[in-house]
Amino acid sequence: MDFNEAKNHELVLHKGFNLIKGIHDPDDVDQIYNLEIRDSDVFVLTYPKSGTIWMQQILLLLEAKGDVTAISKLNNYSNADLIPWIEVRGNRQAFITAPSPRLRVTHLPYKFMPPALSQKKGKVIYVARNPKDVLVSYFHFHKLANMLETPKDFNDFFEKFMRGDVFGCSWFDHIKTWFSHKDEMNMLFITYEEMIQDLLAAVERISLFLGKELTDKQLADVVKHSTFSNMKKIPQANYEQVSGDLLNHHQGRFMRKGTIGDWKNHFTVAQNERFDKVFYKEMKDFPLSFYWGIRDIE
Ligand code: PPS
Repeated sequence: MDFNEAKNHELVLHKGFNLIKGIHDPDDVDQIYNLEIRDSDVFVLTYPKSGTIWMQQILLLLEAKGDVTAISKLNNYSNADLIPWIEVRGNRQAFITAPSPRLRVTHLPYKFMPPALSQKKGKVIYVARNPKDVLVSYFHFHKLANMLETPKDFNDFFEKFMRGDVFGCSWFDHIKTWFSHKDEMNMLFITYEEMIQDLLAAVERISLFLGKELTDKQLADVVKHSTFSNMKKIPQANYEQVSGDLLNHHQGRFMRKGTIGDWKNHFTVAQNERFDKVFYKEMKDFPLSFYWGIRDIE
């Protein structure tokens, strides 16, 4: 469908990637490729529902050396105002003149991002999450988000996800492509499940990767204010500032379950078998494995 003809909030395929009309602008997205990258730039890369807000929280806290009051006093701003989406309309222009360090998040695939990243300019943090939990989290988010079509039921959404007929397109393509460029970049590849398993170890890795120097007490504070139970209470991490036009706050909370294995409460046996078949076909050459349940990390 042509972008101009699409209705607001409809998904429109642009160069093989779905954009959301009204949220993204195809010309703006194309211009991201030409951005000049500074060594101090940091991009958090995620497929939707993989822990973006979590990484935003950790980066904000690392910048503030664990002092949560430095963030909470900015209570008119959500985490995404403070570490914005590069692909959202209007944000690219602001990036150009923003002071360093420029911290940004994106769901874009590799081909839209500046090639300078592949010449080891700037830093990239890829956060991956097991795709069954991504699917479930995304299903619930489609009910919460007014800019995404509410699924008829879980099965309807399951089929859409498997076809890549969602914003973010195919989970498999997203992770495989980014991972294949890992060694060309300054990239930290980390999983949501590792962060659940040992948040302090994850925060230490992120801090080291970014060249930050925090004391043990400051690192412990970063961890304390980025646990699920504490983030759940923070309006900025729940997008409570975001208007009802975009998020229907009566449909649930952005910080929903925050665990591993919720897919087991949603998938039928048949859906699971089908998912596994596709997963093993798509990921057979992928060198890393995933944690599928909370018991796997114990
Ligand atoms: S989005 O819309 O793409 O930006 O969503 P994203 O932020 O990537 O992912 C949201 C899911 O991450 C969970 N989350 C957390 N889990 C555990 N601990 C912490 N601290 C945390 N912060 C965010 C959030 O609850 C969403 O997952 P679900 O499964 O829906 O709970």
